Amino acid sequence: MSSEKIDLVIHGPSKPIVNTGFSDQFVLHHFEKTHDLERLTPDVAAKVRGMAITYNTVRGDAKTLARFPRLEIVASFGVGYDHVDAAYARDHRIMVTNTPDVLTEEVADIAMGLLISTLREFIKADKYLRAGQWHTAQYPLSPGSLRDRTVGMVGMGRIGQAIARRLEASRVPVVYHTRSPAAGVSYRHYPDLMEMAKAVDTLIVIVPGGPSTTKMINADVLKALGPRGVVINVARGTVVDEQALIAALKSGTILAAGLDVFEKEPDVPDELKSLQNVVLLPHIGSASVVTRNAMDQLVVDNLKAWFAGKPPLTPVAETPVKAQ
Ligand code: NAP
Ligand code: 8YV
Repeated sequence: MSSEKIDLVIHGPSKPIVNTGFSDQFVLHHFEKTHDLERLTPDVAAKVRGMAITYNTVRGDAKTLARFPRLEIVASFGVGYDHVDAAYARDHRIMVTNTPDVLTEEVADIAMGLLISTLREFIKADKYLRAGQWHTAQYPLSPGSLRDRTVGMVGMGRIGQAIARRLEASRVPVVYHTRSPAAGVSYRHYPDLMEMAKAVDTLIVIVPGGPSTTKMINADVLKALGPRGVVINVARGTVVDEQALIAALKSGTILAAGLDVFEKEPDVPDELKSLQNVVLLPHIGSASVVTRNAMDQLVVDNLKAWFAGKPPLTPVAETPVKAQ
């Protein structure tokens, strides 16, 4: 590392691990919100060589990245990076990194918990007990159960496979839809999502966000799933047509849904909140202290590796190390 100080923009919420993770070789410039970048002075913008995006509520779009003529690397928090324009970054020789693997098991736990609490009505049953209704009658039997189901995974990457392992341990048959069969996976692969939706009664959605997956779970897919149908979405809100889902839940086209992600977070439609056959979580898939710390640390480690002249630890597919 040369003696020249390295200017980094920390873009997003303040994170102790990020704030304290760099030696005095680095100069940190913190901007909590994307519109705070308007305060950036031209002399600082001209010096910045790295950016940490500390939450997906701020964006690394082309306009944001273009502010920094010397930018070499964007280290983004989260495995999903649909908030970063990775194609723009590739075309401008900017490395992009994300935080895969360190959150895989945590998110798979949430998916499994959300599936079971949706089927067996944990939230409704908890409210029933607290309201003192148990004194009057036993809680009604749940129409849903894991026992008689086949799960169609939409996505069979790192997290999809971790969810499938949990389903296997629970003796639930698994099939999956992706664009190409996943290497080393023996579950039945459906190249066609509609065909899979007709063959199963449960979808667990765990694909990246972005144009190729926008609203892929639409009214036709929900109809194909049928009246016993359950949709669990731990991917991105954009992947499910939220209005079509609300209509399907209201009409009984499907039985229930469990959602950790929404189209316009943190806004969740009142209509969805009023329904009894949904379990709604505020995007907490990776949100434990241990996992979020590991994600923060990986953001720091990617930047440190890069500025020590080493390959970044976890580059995204659009900016592989060999292309640099
Ligand atoms: P990954 O290992 O890259 O897996 C992505 C999977 O999606 C692959 O099986 C891929 O297969 C499939 N896929 C991609 N585009 C597709 C398309 N257009 N149609 C069908 N399948 C498609 O990613 P991961 O680590 O498992 O993470 C997956 C996503 O989960 C992230 O991108 C993020 O959006 C979301 N996530 C959410 C939370 C949360 O807090 N709720 C936490 C972590 C991650 P093919 O390429 O063969 O199609
Ligand atoms: C994060 C996620 O909470 O990793 C992801 O893709 O969705 C979550 O782990 C989110 O990215 C916040 O930045």
